[in-house]
Amino acid sequence: MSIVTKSIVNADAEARYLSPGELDRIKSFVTSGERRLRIAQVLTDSRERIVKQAGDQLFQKRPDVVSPGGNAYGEELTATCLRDLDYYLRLVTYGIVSGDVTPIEEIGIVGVREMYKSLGTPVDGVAEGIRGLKNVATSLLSGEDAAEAGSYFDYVIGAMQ
Ligand SMILES: CCC1=C(C)/C(=C/C2=NC(=C\c3[nH]c(/C=C4\NC(=O)[C@H](C)[C@H]4CC)c(C)c3CCC(=O)O)/C(CCC(=O)O)=C2C)NC1=O
Repeated sequence: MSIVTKSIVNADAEARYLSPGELDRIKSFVTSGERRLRIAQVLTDSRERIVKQAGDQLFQKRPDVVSPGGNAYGEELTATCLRDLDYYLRLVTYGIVSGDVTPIEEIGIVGVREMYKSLGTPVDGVAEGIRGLKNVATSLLSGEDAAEAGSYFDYVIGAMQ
């Protein structure tokens, strides 16, 4: 839910006008909109390159995951691992566009540790992969944009720990 919808639902539950604080938060959401959309556009346009390079970084740091016995060993499982990184990059773009981590949380965080555990997928390896996504993605952005995007990747990394 965006901050706009959320504020309206809360205000209407009490049959009141939006408060000054709510209007302030909506204002900052609206004024940062162009920047957030620009960031999401860059990440969307470069998604293939970001995922590929993040995968390269991950497999260099964690050769065990793609070695015999590793969770991502073999062409098919390596592709599934890269697909998961692509999923998280996509979710990060949702977060950036909505200015809120809730979509990331609801789609990709709730229950994820248990899921990976049941698959034998090392969660710290996934976190390392997200770190790679962050490195590559933020290198395509500058200053404030890189910091804004970085915070969403940090949210995912934190949730994996
Ligand atoms: C959008 C929300 C969403 C997420 C997050 C998601 C994750 C997800 N990753 C899966 C598998 C997997 N995920 C990985 C990932 C990895 N293994 C490693 O060692 C690396 C550290 C890591 C890559 C970074 C692998 C290798 C599998 C397949 C495991 C197997 O089948 O044995 C599966 C099991 C079903 C399948 O294979 O598709 C799910 C549901 N699915 C979703 O719909």
